[in-house]
Amino acid sequence: MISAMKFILLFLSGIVLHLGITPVQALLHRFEVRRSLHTRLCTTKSMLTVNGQFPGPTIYARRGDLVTVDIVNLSDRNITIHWHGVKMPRYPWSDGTNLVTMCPITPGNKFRQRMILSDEEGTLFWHAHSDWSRATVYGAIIILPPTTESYPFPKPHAQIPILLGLWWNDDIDEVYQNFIAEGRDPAAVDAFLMNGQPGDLYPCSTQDTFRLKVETGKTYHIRMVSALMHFIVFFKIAGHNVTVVGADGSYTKPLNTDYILIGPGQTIDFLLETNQPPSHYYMAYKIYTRGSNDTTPRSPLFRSDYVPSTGILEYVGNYTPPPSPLFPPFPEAWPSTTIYFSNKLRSLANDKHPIDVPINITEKLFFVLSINLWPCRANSCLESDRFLASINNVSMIMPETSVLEAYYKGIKGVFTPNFPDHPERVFNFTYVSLGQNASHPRFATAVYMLDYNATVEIVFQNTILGNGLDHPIHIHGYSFYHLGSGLGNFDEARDRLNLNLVDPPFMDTVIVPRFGWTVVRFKASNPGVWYMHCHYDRHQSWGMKMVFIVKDGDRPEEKMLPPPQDMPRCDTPPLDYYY
Ligand SMILES: [Cu+2]
Repeated sequence: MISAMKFILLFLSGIVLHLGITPVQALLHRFEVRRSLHTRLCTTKSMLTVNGQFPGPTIYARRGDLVTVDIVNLSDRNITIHWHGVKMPRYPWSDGTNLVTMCPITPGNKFRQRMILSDEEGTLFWHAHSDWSRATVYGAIIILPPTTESYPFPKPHAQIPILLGLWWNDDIDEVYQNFIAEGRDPAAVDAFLMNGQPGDLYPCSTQDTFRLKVETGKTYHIRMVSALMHFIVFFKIAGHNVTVVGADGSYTKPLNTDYILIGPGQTIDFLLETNQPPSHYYMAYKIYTRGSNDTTPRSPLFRSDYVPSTGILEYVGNYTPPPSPLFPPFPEAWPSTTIYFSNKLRSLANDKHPIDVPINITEKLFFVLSINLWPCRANSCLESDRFLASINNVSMIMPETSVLEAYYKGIKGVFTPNFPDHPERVFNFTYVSLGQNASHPRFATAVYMLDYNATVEIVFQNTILGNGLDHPIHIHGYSFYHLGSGLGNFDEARDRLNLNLVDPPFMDTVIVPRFGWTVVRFKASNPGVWYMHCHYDRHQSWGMKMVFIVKDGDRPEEKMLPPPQDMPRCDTPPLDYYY
């Protein structure tokens, strides 16, 4: 602990980035949140970044490290920073979730956050967790094995972070404010980015292309992060298969595949073998669409003419590169593609990397995910109703002070401990002819209370309301064992038999498929206040979010730790409050 507070720099040997920079493993970082100018698609804009970098700095650490990050807000906006996928044992104080675990760091103020790593190993990321700031405020967290241990696969030649992100020519605040005012989907995006670059298929972007120079006959460890605000995407590398070896900071059994499917909030570690004839190959990703026979209406957000983001895999050596790199073919997308890919991920589940799937369940939760409608109160809406979203028909209203502070100090009137464990209205959730007849939700700041060490199962049931969409559901403070996903209404008799209790992957974000369901389990062994929400930002803003409070256990090591001295105060009215 003491040593972690000192400024320690450890230069790691043997790990070289594609730029030839040796990464620095530091246990103390300074993140200055400020506005800086960035240009893409020949449009320059001022946007929030950390230390002026876009994407933000990568944090390198080892499993079990305690990393301290001083967040200094030099911007004109309230900000919080969240360590996505870091379980933060007994210490929600630094989880960084606006109005759930903290009040925001107001302009001119700072907050020393502890990022407490425990069993995570692989790739995670950090991002802003207040309004839509995370569009530009994000970066990778790379967690290496302890020095005395190695990877569960041959040591790769190099580590390559690939962060997927979005670009709007407009200020993201403006996009957000219009989205809130209009009550519909937000504006279409202007570009998809790979490591901050759109790629050379976009206008004005030949130079703004991520290039990965590789040697023949090596293995590269790609650490992919989806920092997208919307969209599940397919990623492919022309001419190459890859081997998935981890997801969400936990290793998986090797999975050989010709594509990666990744949703917002997910991270995937995979190995790329440079075993093809020396040339230039496109790496590309594009949005997951519904397939050509699905003619249900789509909003402008789901444009069919989005340009894929590209990077170029360049073999070094003496050869004449083709005039244009080979471009990969993409699979046609169906809801079942999501299910197919996520159900193929398996944890290692061996002696060295054991799993602990709860078997005797004490809390059986059935959570129904819906898009809803609500009459528009202001004249600004595009239509008479605005979109909302809910879990068990509850659309969460953010409180004016943090749930954690209210819980810890016993402040009344901030939340109610009665989040429903089952839907209040049961209907045929995925029945197609129900179509767009979305229903009205109710508003609450309700939490679900869990006893320490409760064993929890959640069946997430998607609905057809609002035409239905996939929902990447993310939990703070935990990872779920993802036991399986399928189409239709979850059928106890039929579907339970097929759940994977042997080697389910350990994920912090699971995709609940359109027209389908997903089952997860976790053991509530981390006391604290933990947010769970859809990682599509528009759905989160519409209310598809809730909070678990996991009570303290009896023994001292089973209790939440006390707050730090410098917790930001809650006396500034929150900015992202719109009801
Ligand atoms: Cu969603």
